[in-house]
Amino acid sequence: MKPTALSRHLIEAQHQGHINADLRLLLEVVARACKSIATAVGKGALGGVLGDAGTGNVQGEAQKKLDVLSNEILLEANEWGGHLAGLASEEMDHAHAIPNNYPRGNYLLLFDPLDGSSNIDVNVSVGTIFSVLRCPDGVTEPRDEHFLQPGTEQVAAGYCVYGPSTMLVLSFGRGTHAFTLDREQGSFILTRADIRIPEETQEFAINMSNQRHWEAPMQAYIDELLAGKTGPRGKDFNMRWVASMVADVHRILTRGGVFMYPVDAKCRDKGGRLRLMYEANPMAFIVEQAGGACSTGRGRMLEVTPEALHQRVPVFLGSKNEVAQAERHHREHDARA
Ligand code: AFP
Repeated sequence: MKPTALSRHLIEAQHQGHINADLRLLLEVVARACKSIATAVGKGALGGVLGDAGTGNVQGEAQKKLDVLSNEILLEANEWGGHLAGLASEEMDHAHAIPNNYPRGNYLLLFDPLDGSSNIDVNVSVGTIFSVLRCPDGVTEPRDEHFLQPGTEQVAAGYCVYGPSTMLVLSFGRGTHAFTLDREQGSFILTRADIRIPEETQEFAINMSNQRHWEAPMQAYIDELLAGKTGPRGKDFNMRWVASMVADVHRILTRGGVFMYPVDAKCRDKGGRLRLMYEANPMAFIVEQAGGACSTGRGRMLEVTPEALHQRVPVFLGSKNEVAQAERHHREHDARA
């Protein structure tokens, strides 16, 4: 059988009534922008794109040249097509309305243009994460508050991982599907349809250097995992940590596992390390559509009511039964407290 290209997959989804023409166009445009970012990332030092941009983002983090470039590529690609009412990016202080000289659509696009950018200079996988919401009825100039919708309202979400191969992983609420970039043809080809995350796992991903800063339930949970076969869980666990959320989540979609970024003493006043709107919600949507779970440790991620565009949250995602174990520790701790 002939391989299915992303365009065909989306057109068929439109014919089946799962997405409309505007959402199809939006997803095709994002995929095209990801191809441009993949080219820039792939050039590395030869493209003169490595290193710091010399600027900082709204969260006070130093921006890499590729952070800035990827943001520009996504903005430029999405502004003029007529499918969006507005955009928001991890790299921009506020929501960006579509300029008046372009037609406006009904969707809002949020993205982290280059997640894991601290890994760029060492040639480790990075990625783009995106989320699509509907613009509230009657709003023509969307501002920050119009983006503050719970993750359950997402109509699509995805990420593109720039690794040994470039892969786009996408969900519009009908399962999670992965496409690999055929560099010669320049098109994304469906390589894994209806991804399912195993419910059980023996692999966890966490930045262990933060251990001493974690809250009590987190300490107890990791102690249990580290105790292995002779501990209460009765099995050995392995650990992996790329420090690019996209790459860590991609591994979990491939062979299961649990990814955790809990709140700790260093980030407690911010609410966590990872961003709700650009990282946690889109990944939660993708993971749930693949039969996994995503939680704050104290509730389903997709049901969190956002209060700010750049809000941060604790994240536990991946194999369903392991996310439930992390939640159990938080529940038991809170009940005792
Ligand atoms: P950057 O995009 O700023 O490099 O952050 C990446 C990230 O948001 C996420 O992809 C990683 O899981 C996490 O941060 C790693 O952060 P630490 O190195 O601080 O643990």
